[in-house]
Parts: sequence; structure tokens; C-alpha cells
Amino acid sequence: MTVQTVTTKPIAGQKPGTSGLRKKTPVFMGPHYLENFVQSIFDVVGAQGKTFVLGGDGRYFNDRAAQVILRMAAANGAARVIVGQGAILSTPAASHLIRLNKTDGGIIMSASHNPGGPHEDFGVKFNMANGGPAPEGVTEAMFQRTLTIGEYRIVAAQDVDLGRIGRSDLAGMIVDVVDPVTDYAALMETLFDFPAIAAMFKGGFRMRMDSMCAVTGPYAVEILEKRLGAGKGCVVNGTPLPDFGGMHPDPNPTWAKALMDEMFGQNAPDFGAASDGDGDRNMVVGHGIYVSPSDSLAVLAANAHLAPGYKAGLKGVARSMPTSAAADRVADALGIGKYETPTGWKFFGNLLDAGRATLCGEESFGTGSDHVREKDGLWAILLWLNILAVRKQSVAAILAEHWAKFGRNYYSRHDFEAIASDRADAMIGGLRASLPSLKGRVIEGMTIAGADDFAYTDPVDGSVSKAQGVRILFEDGSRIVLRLSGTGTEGATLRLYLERYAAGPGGLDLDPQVALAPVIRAAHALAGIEGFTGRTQPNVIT
Ligand code: VG1
Ligand code: CO
Repeated sequence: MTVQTVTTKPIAGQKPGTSGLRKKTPVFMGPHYLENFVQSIFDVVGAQGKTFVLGGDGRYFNDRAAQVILRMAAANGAARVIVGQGAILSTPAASHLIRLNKTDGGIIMSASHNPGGPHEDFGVKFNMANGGPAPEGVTEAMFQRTLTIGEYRIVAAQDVDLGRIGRSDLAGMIVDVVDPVTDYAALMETLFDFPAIAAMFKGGFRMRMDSMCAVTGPYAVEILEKRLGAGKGCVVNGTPLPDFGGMHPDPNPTWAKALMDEMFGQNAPDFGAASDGDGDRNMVVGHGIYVSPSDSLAVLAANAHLAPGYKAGLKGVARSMPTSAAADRVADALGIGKYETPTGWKFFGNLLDAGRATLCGEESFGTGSDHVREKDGLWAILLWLNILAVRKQSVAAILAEHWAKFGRNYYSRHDFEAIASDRADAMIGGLRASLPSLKGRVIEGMTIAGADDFAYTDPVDGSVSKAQGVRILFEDGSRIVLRLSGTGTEGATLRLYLERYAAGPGGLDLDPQVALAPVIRAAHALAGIEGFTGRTQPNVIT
């Protein structure tokens, strides 16, 4: 075998963010860029004699990057790599394969909900042997390695045929090409009552699934259309395309507008859902009603026991800090543990591994459980379907009952995209400096009860993560959170999270933007968003 050792130099800025390393595709395709980062991964986790999983969301450069990574894995002494056919694997399916095959981890090629294409985004992330995203200590070590790297190893070989399922040899390393869907679909059958859901479809229940030309298409067709009998055509945009058909594969009301229009239109189906680029996010919509992700987590937590995989009940529920407290109310009612973590799925891993949490969720359309170590879009959609099949009520009725019982946490996220990084940093810096003086101040008739910059101590391993987002809490339970995105590739994105609690009865069916109006005004006044960024309105409201 011909291992080449290539001399290279560090490339600035290879620092993984909230969810792996994400850059513009041309940057990733630049000389040594992908290779430097992949070698840094192998240098940190070790490759000799190990087995890895490899796959991606099918975006532009996915196929060629896979060939490079395979040649580098072989050159670094890996024993075996399990690859999804066509180099395709959704993020949750990759997490499952890592666990199922007891491998040493996996490399996932994805920039998730960021657009794909020759001029859009690409990304690489490493998941550990537990199936979950590498924790901060590991990604930081990878980043440090990129700063000192001097060479990488790659074998000179032809491309592996990733189109054909089966085993082949690459310079002494086993390459197993597997169907991306089979094992994942089998896992879903163990968790949910497929016969009950199939019977619901047989009884006339109608669903629309928008896969947004991203990775969930083949999974959704197999599971929803074929196994559950949702009917041909239930899944739209079901073929993964390198540029996602020019769409922005982010399942929210802005980017999944066609689905929203259909669900709010005449003759709407009973249930609508969408998923993102790599299949870990989900949006669910009922006939004429949008389910906010924070509410979705709370409803799933309250009803999970209706699905066979969760009939013994939940051990605990974890949510990211900016996610609304709706799930906390359910945890309190169930008498189970509740956890508040920083943004990013990697923070849930320890809680899931330690058996402290069963369900986890983020306000950014991510929900999942201990069945894998990633958020899982189709899993959430199937759990909703299972609940609908058992309760035999509409989505609207289930939400109304939920709010009547627990009260409603009105919630919204406002994103201000592509703002100048220095202005964004100045704004957050100013806000941080003002935090100690905010307590007791009255604004928009609400009294500030306290303000801080969220710090998290992992209850399992004691690791501390600081500066995870500014929180301003009001005496009436309202809350403002501000943080800068760690997944963008252009300028800075400010995320402003807004929450207000209504106990009911009455006042439970307002438009969230109306219910939150005073909180929104208070946020703009306290942070000086317009002064720093020149912006009065967000680009995306979810
Ligand atoms: C965003 C979301 C966060 C999510 C992350 C990765 O991060 O807010 O909740 O975990 O994307 O999701 P940020 O730093 O841009 O706010 V995905 O679907 O990329 O794996
Ligand atoms: Co994603």
C-alpha cells in the first residue's frame, strides 16, 4: 500500500462551533483544508485499528469528501469504515450505526440546516463511540491540533465504489457500504406502535412530510409511505439533492413556507412535518396550527408513555437553556428530573449516558431521546404520530388540553443574520457589563428579578462551560435570552429568545408575537439592538 505523507501548514480558523466545523464549500475544497481537519481529528482520537462510521447529508462535495476521508482513514491505520450507500447517512442514523456496531465513533459530513452547493456551506463533525457529538474538550483539542499540524497521511488509491452495497478493501482497510435506511427503520419499529399508526392512516388520516430535498427523503419514503401506508406522495421534496434544490433546508415557518401554506389552507392534511439538511431537526404542524418546538418537547414529554418504547415512563427531561420552560412544568408534574444545558446537542450526551434524562430538546426544532445520541427529526415525527394514533384527537386539541393543564409558555426566537461581527461582539459585551446593575429595574411595567451570563456545570463529569448566553429574568416569569450563533459562516447572527408565561384559564390562544410584545420591546431597549446593528426587525422569526 502506498501511504503518502503530505507536508502541510496550519490553516487559520478551523475551530468547530456549536455542531462541528462549518465553512463555505469553496473554503472546504481549498488546498489541504479538509485534509488538515480530518488529520487533526485522527491525531486526537487515534485511528490505528479502529472502526468508524462515515456518511453525510448528500450536499455538494459530500461524495468527494467521503473518498478523501476514506483514503485518510486507511492511511492512518483504521481497520474498518462503515459507510452509508452513496456516502449518505442522516445524523441520527449515523449515531445509531456507531452504537449498533459498537464502533469507535464516526465522521458526519453536514452543515445541517445551512444551504448547500458550490457557493454555500459544508461541514464536518466527529461523533464519539457513544454516538454523540464530540464534547468541548475533544473539539478544542482538534482545534489546537489544526494550529500545529505539519503533515497528513493519505493513501494513493482509486475511489471506492460507494454506490454498491457490500464489502471492499482499501489499502488493507475494510470498507462496508450499507443501506442508510435499513437499521434506522428497524430501530424506529422497536420504539413505536407501527400497526396503530398504520391503522390511523388506513382510517383516512392524512399527512404531508416535506423532506426539503435533503437527507430524510429516503428514510421518510421507506418508513411513512411504505411501512406505515401514509400513501404515495405523502413525502414531498423526497430526493436528496446536492444543493437541496436551492432551498434552505431549515424546517421552520419561514423556510418551510410551502408546508405552512398547505397546513393553513383549504383541505389541509391532519398533520404536517418537515426535516432539515441532515435529518436531526423537525417541525410539526397541525391542521391550522403551528407547534412551537418548545411546546413540542413538552407535549412529547407528557405523552411519551403512550408509545411502546417509553411505556415505562421517562427518567428525566433535558432542554437547552434558551428553550422555554414548558417542558420543566411537565417534568415537575411527572416528578422526574429536569435539566437545563447550554445550546448544542453535545451537552445532552452525559445526561443520556448516565440514564438521568430520556427526552431532550432544543427550541431550534431539535428533539430526541436516549435511542441515539443526536436529535432525531423522524423520531419526533413518529412519536407525534404514535400519540395522535392513541389519543385520536387533532394536534390543535392536544395543544389546547396541554395549555389548559400546564399553562402556556409563549415563546419566540428572533434571528438577526449577517450582522458585522465587531458590532455583535460590542453589543453582547455591553450587555454583559450591564448585567450586575439590572436587578430591580422596571421596564415595560415588568421588574427584572435577575440577570446573568449562563454557565453550566455538567452534573455527570463536573466540566464547566461559561458564557453560554445572557439571561434577563423578570419577576412575572418572563425571560429574555441573547446569544450569538455558533453555526453561521458569514458575519454574526444574533439570536434573541423571548418567553412569557400565561397560567390560564383564558389568554391562552393569543398570537405569540402579540403576547410577547412588551418582552420584545424590553429586549430592544436593554440590548440597544438598533444602535449596535442598525436593525429594527429580525430576518427570521420562529
Ligand atoms: C443552532 C441551534 C442549536 C443547534 C445547532 C445545531 O446553533 O440554535 O440549538 O444545536 O444549531 O443544529 P447556533 O449556535 O447557530 O444557535 V443542527 O441541526 O446544525 O445539527
Ligand atoms: Co441538523
